[in-house]
Amino acid sequence: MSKFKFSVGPWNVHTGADSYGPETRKPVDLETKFAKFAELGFSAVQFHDDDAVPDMNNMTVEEIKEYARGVKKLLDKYGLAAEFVAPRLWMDPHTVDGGFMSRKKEDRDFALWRALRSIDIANELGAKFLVLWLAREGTLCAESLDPAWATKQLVEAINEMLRYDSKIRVAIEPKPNEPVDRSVCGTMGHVMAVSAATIDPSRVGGNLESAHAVLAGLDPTNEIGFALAFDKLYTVHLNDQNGLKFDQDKSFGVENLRSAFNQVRILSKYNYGSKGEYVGLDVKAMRTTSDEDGYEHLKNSLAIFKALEAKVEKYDEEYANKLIAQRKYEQLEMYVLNLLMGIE
Ligand code: XUL
Ligand code: MN
Repeated sequence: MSKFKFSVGPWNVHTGADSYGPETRKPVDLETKFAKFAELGFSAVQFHDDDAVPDMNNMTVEEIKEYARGVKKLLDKYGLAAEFVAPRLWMDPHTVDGGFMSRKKEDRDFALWRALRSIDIANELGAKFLVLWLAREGTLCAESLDPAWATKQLVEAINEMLRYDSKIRVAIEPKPNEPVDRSVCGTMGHVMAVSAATIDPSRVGGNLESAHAVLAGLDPTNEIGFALAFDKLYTVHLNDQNGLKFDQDKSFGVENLRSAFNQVRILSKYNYGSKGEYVGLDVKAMRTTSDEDGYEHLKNSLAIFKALEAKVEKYDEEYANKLIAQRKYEQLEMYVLNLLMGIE
């Protein structure tokens, strides 16, 4: 029995299409995904704004809210909560060159409209915060964007969200690159600085994704710890990543079990979840996976997380602290590896 509650997004069950090839699995409708998520033991669903309200660009504010109320009923049917809503600012023609940082005012207005509608949808679904994955907020051509101006645009856009709703919180999900070459807000350090510059830092935090930290050349556990130190870890996107390449969203722990262990350990040590936070799994099935195995990556990630939770329970802090006091780090490392390998 895990002491954590888990969340997942509808995009984590996908068709397998990538930049180089078409779908390899059949699309699955939202209700079927909800039913399966509940069956697997997830407690909450994460949404992009248009996961919840697909045709929102062509709807009035009232129509959007009404549609979202229907989705809330569907969640209730399966005993699922909504964790967050994330404006999808990377698919629309308006966001070709960024959203909040686009050089065109018309596009920035569109991005803000989607963010404010995401707040409306969050309120209807009962989600407490937005996630901003800043997909195209950066450059493909280095000289095309002034990073100082761009950072100020981001702060001002977040201020507008905070002004629009006095309760909503905003979690930035940093990523150093992909689909842009150089992103403007690539690490948890950037997120904390942006938070501090807003009109209400107490409502702006972060969502740490393991793979994104690896892509930044950083350690996911240290990034998690950095946000925890400021009480600003609103959620996590746990997954795994094999080095510096495209964002792989591999099942949690399959590439670097020791790192995964340390991520579980720090979350556990700091009672992550005690304020209602969920452990989000942002994992993707491999393209080769069949329709009938389309949830295996979620099952595996949950199983690995829970097995590592048991290892964390077994971890002897007192013994580890003794070794630390004597700087016996060779022994400490071997102790951790033996624990993970099941050698007593
Ligand atoms: C992209 C990514 C997204 C966000 C949600 O790399 O991680 O799935 O988590 O928009
Ligand atoms: Mn993510």
